[in-house]
Amino acid sequence: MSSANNAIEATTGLPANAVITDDIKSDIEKFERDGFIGPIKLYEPEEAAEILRSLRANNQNRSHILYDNNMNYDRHFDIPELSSHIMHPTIIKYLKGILGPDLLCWRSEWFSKFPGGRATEWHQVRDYSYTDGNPLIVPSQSDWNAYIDLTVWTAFTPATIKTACMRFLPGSHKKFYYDEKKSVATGRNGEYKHDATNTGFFGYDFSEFKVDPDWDPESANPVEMELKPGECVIFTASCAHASHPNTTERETRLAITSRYVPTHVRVYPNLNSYNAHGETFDLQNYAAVLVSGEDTFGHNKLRDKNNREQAFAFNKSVKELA
Ligand SMILES: O=C(O)CCC(=O)C(=O)O
Repeated sequence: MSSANNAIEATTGLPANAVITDDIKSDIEKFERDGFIGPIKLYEPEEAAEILRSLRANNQNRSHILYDNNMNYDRHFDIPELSSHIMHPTIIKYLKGILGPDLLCWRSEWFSKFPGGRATEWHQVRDYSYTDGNPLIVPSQSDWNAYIDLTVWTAFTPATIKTACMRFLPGSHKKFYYDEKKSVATGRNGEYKHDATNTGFFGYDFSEFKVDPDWDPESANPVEMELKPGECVIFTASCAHASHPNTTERETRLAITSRYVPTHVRVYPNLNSYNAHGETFDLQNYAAVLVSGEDTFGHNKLRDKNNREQAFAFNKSVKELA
């Protein structure tokens, strides 16, 4: 891989309490080398199709939504399929192998890319301060060289080069090619328009965060992560990632990301609200969800029920969720 001369070196390591069962050992080794692992199957195609139908129908119903804005974040609080999805046992097994047993889901996001939708530009994220300058996650028991935050990007429609699959730069999590602390001209002043046609990163120009403005991610051997509906890729957001444009005429790509941290991480520390992608998120009713183990730190408010008073739990069948 060609490297940026000024990129910031980072070593990365698994915590001592990582729970690595034999069946995932080689995947975890790959993750440590590359910063991502996939495809991993979560649902049979017919289950994924059933969830997709429910997601599309439920997306229209905003009656129990946490933040009624255009970003569609944290719909696991009001869409039962997502309250279940974030607890998927296969996801949890992999997360425990990388982050240890005590885990919070701190965010989910809805990523539709419509026909003609532009590419998501290359980016690398550590504490999400790119959004408005405030760090949104901060570890309390390790430094930034440990794995802090994992994203699970699950496809509910085919994710191909034509429909906009994800792309990764293997091994890039060991160097910081972008610096979220930089002050930038685009995206933080609320002028963002949500169709994401105005910039390559949903209102931001992520290349403004480059450590070396001349570094070209396309020269660093990107890996294309094509997924079938029901498959996911797990990655650390500090591995440089992007997605293709949707060059089809009628196939919308839908993916849901769920983001997780170990319980020692402070989520939205000292914030009552935050600004991201031109929207304000009021944190009054927000809480993280304990998806595995226990929380002995007590840094974060937790919720065990969604906004419909349903307990967060994995349900295999969409019908059980009705
Ligand atoms: O789906 C996309 O196009 C981008 C997703 C992404 O950047 C993420 O999940 O962090």
